[in-house]
Formats: sequence, structure tokens, C-alpha cells
Amino acid sequence: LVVVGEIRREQRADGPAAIMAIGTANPPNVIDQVNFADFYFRMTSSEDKQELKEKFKLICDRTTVKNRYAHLTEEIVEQNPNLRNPTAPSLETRLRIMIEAVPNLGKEAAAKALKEWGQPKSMITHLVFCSGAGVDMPGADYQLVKLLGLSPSVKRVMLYHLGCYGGGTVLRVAKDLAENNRGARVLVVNVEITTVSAFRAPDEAHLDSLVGQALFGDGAAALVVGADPIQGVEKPIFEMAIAAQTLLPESEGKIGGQLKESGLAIHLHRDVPKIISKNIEDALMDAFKQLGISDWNSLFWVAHPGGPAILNHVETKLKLEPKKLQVTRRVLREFGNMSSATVFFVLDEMRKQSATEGWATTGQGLEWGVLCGLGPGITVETVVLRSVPL
Ligand code: WCA
Repeated sequence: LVVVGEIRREQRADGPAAIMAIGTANPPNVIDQVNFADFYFRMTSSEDKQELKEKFKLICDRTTVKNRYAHLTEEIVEQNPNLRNPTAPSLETRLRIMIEAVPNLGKEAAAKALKEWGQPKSMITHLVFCSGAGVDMPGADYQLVKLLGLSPSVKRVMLYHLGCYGGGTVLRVAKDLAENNRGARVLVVNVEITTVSAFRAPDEAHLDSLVGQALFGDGAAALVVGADPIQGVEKPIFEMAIAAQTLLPESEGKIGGQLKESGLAIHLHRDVPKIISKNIEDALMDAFKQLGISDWNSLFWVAHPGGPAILNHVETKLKLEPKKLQVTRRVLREFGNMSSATVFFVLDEMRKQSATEGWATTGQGLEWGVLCGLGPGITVETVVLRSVPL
């Protein structure tokens, strides 16, 4: 038993898991939000639905999004008219497009993260892949191993269809892997191509689908996570102290998605902002109790920007200073809601902005921060981050 105890101690890392590199990528096609309503109603041959179009214009405007990136183009829809027919089977078409696009976009983000990390890719021991786009066997994780030329003995974890909380989930999993396997270097990759999975024509009976059409964009993010960085060689950006997940009370069915023959039908209940803001403080208290932190303005914030109404409700409820969610709001404005990948765009922007503005740490000069993922369930993922000196 003594021997087993020693082996177990040896297997574990000494220090906490740290994020050592971040890379992001988007498809080249840009959606200009100002003209999107005209484009969307024309592309779906729905010009006769003028009242609905006015409502959609209002929703587009209220999202505060300026730009989004989309794998889906007008040409793809022209070539595959079943994509705009809500009653036509289109799942096979969507899967065909996504199965090719997902690993390729993931490769782009991963290559940037690996370059920043600067170590040989043979040092990557684990891959955690998360996507709501495409279903295939073997999965996009397998394709990425081949595309990047990773070792065939990389240990893979594939997480399909988590939705928008997945950014927190992959960090929680990567943290456990890095801290419980001495020397592990975990490549985390999130790829979301919601424009292909969930694109559908406007319909009065599904107004929440319109909210999704106005908010969602495509993007990929990759991180390298490991513990006990090699001194003078690897440079941590953020350490992870605690990771928690919780289901919010009375939230069943409020955010969800069903993969149907006609594509992914995403449901967003109007009460989502209210439910999240009502319960967010309990999730934070739970995650920060060991540190004794309950002043939410003392943290730097990396939140999933589900939509502006969620951010406004949370800001009011927690009495957050407007600057706390500024980086999150900027990512929403410039990229839209890229589901599970979005929090990593916020994390990337946080460390870049902290450097360019001359702050003393990667978290706007503060020591502790919070990364919040939220999505179907309603599930909330909370990761307690510790910044590093710049
Ligand atoms: C509505 C709604 C509504 C307002 N339904 N009509 C899940 C599965 C997956 O596979 C992948 C991903 C996911 C989910 C990922 C997530 O990120 S979860 C969080 C997703 N985001 C939201 O739930 C959106 C939160 N809502 C907002 O940010 C805003 O409400 C919104 C930008 C949609 C509108 O802005 P607003 O509230 O300031 O403006 P209004 O004037 O109150 O709303 C404009 C119109 O939109 C109104 O219409 P009308 O006729 O009453 O004037 C609203 O009723 C309507 N609306 N939310 C259907 N959920």
C-alpha cells in the first residue's frame, strides 16, 4: 500500500494546471449585422414575410453584434436548397459539410496555439475536443490528430453537443488531466459551426430560432494546458484554481437543442436572462468559498456572452461595474455568440488587452478572475482563474 501511495504521488503534478497558449480561428466569410436581415430573408425566399422581417431587424439590432463569421455562404445554400426548406430533410447535407469543416477550422486554431506554446507537438499527451457540429466515427478528434500530425498515442476525449457551456467543461477536464498526469500537455480544441447546423428559414411559430439566427457565429479556439511549466521555456498565461459545474433550479427545458432531419433546432426561452441572473451568485459563492472571495468587482471577468440581455441582467444583479463585462461585450460585438468557443476568444482578448494597456497581470492587474460558461440545462460552468504577472 505504501508503494501504491508513492506511485500515485509520482503520477500527480506538483502545481496547478495552467493555460500556456491560446489560438483562435474563424471562417473567412463575414456577416455584416446591419444588412443581415435583408440578406437572410432574400436568401430564404421569405421576402413576403415583411412583419417578421421587421421583428428580425429589431432583434438583430438588439443583439449588439456588429460582425459574425460564417462557414455557410449564399453559394452553399444555392447548391443545397434543402437547407432553406424547414420541412425538407437536410441533416445529411449539413453533416457532410460539417464533417469536413470542423477539423479544418480546429487545425487552424490549434496551429496558432501550438506555435505560441513553442514546444514540439510530440509533447502533446492528451487532446480534448468539443463541438456541436457534425457527428462522425471516428470523430473530429481523430481527424485533428491526423491533420496536425500528433502522436497516435495521444489520449483523446471527444465531447459532442454540449452547447455554449462547453468552454468551461473542456477546461475542467483539461485541469484534471494535467494535474493528475505528471508531465501531461493537453491540447484543448473547441469548434463551433452553428451557421451550418442550425440555419433555417424564418418562421412565426419559432421566434426563438430567429434569436439564434441573429446571434450565432462560427469560430474555433485552442489552448495548451499543463502543470509545472518548464522554467524559462513555457509561459503560463492563467492558472486554474477551481472548476465547478452546476444545474440551475427551475431551468429545465429553457435552453436546448434537438438534432432533427431538418437540422439543429435550438430553443432559447425568454426567461433565460432572468433565470441565470437569479442563480449566478450561488454558483459564484460555491466556486469562490474556499478563497473567501465574495466581492465580484474584485475579479476579472471572462463570461460566455450568451446575449446582451443575459449580460445586462447579470451586471445588475451582481452590481458589477460596467468595465467588468467590457471584454465579453467586445467579443460579442465583433464575433457574435460562437457557442462553446466564445469564452476563449474573451480569454485571449483579456490577456492581450491587459498587455497593451500596461496592466501588471494578464487579468487587468487583478489576481483572481472567473470564467463562466452557460448553456443547455441550464448548465453553468465556473472556473476560478489566477492571472500571472506581465
Ligand atoms: C424573443 C426572445 C426569445 C427576445 N424567444 N422571442 C444551445 C444549443 C446548442 O446546440 C448550441 C447553443 C445553445 C445555446 C447557447 C447559448 O449561448 S445560451 C444563451 C443564448 N442567448 C439567449 O438566450 C438570448 C438572450 N436574449 C437577449 O440577449 C435579448 O433578449 C435579445 C438580443 C434576443 C433581444 O434584445 P432585448 O431583450 O434587449 O430586446 P427586446 O425588445 O426585449 O426583444 C426584441 C424582440 O425579441 C421582442 O419581440 P416583441 O414582439 O415582444 O417586441 C422579444 O419578445 C423577442 N425575444 N427573446 C422569442 N428567447
